[in-house]
This record gives sequence, structure tokens and C-alpha cells, in this order.
Amino acid sequence: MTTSDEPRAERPAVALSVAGLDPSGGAGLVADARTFDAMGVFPMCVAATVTYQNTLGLKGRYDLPPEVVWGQLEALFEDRKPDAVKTGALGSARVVTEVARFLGDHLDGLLVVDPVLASEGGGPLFDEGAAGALRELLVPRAALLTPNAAEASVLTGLEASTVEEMETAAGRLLKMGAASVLVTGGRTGEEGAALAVDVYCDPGGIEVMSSPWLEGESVHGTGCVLSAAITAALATGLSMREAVSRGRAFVRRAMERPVRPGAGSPCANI
Ligand code: PXL
Repeated sequence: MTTSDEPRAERPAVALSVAGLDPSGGAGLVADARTFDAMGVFPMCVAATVTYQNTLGLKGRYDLPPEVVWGQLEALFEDRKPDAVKTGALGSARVVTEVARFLGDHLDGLLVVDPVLASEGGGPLFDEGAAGALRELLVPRAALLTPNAAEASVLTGLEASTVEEMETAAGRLLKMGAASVLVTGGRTGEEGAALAVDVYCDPGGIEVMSSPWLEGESVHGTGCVLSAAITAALATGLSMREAVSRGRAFVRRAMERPVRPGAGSPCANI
């Protein structure tokens, strides 16, 4: 029972990440939780796969048994349903299936699906069969799907290199059931004046969002930070377009002054 002299606790907006652990902190659950926190949203995390990696690269992966992922989700949701959820690296087709089934039955808030089929490090974060399960079970539940151009290509079977091809792939992903799509990581323009291009698409139309290309080494974890920042913005009640714009601004700031916690890749500075 609450009495008047107990300290009052505010009820924060909560965002949940269902994703993989990158123990070196630059990507996955750690990056997601830091991003949620930096955006003023309380972070909750469900581990789906555990990677063995450092800032030099990915060495391996252990996918948690589906019942372990289910158990984590069940415990969280019987207490407090998150205001928004993102999925990241899920590992196996069985885990994708269980997560899609659980969220289909229990989620009231919005779902952001980051397909993480092609990581910058090149190591596989999903089994082969998982792409099919993702396409069939998670894409249709996504309020927003955030593939990079390579992942959009894997999901659609279409080339997605030019901006026009990214637009076509985004349209195809909408037809596959996502309510909106952000295909990231395009590049156009001249050397020295290149642009980084993302293509946003929902039933209202297509918007090409561009910003000056940032030269230099590729920064680890930017896809995770982008989808997490959008998820946090949705958890606070912003519209999808506002949330996408807020998320892009957040990740850009984090990429402009990266940090190098180990000997290898720089990471987004959240
Ligand atoms: O950035 C993609 C990504 C997502 N999730 C985990 C990762 C990585 C890249 O290494 O390790 C767990």
C-alpha cells in the first residue's frame, strides 16, 4: 500500500529490445539500452542470442533456446507491457517464430523490426532459415521495418544499390506486410560531395531522406542505434515520421564523434 510520506515514483515510458548481446557493447542489447536511456525512455532487454565478439570482429554465436526467450518475454509482459518494442539479431528461425508468436499475442504497442541479416563485421547473426521466418512472421507485424540496403535485397530478392532500387525494394517490403519501411545506407553524389540516403516509405508515399556522407571508417552499431532511437521516440508517443526523423538525427550525432573503446572498430557515441 502507498502512503503519503513514501517517495513517489514516476511511471516512465518503457521500450523493450529483443536482440543479441554484443559483449563489447557497441551493438545489440547494450547499444539499444544505452540509446533508450539517452532518449529518456526506460530500457528493458530480452536476450535472444549471445555473440562472442570484440571490437576487432565477431567470433561466434550461441542462440538461446526458444523457451528461454519466451520465459523472459512472459515475465516482462505479465508485469508491464512495453510502450514500444524492437527486434534485432534473433539468431535462429525457431527464436524468430517464438518471438513473432509471442508479440502477435501480447504486444499492444508498436513493433520496430531491424532485420540485422548483414552486419558490418560480415559475420552471420541469423541462420539461413531465419530470413524466411523473418519475412513471413515478423515483417507483417512490423509498424516499421529498418533494413539496410543489403538486407532489403536479401528480404526481397531485388537489387537495392541505387536510390531507385531502394525505393522499389521499400515498396515491395510494404506489400509484404510492413506498415512502413526505412531502407538505410544508400550513397549518391560526387566524390567529396556524397550523400547518405535513406528511403522511407508508407502507404502515404515515399520520402528520400539524405544528409552529407560522413567520410572515415565505418562505425559499429549504427543500425542498432537507429532502430532503437526510433523505438524510443515511438514509446514516447511520437508519430512514425517524427520518430524516424528523431532517430536519424540521434544516430547522426552519435556517428559524428565516434568512440574507440577497444583496438578495433569505432562505435557510435551514444
Ligand atoms: O550491428 C548489427 C548487430 C546487431 N546485434 C548484435 C551484433 C551486431 C553486429 O555485430 O553483434 C548482437
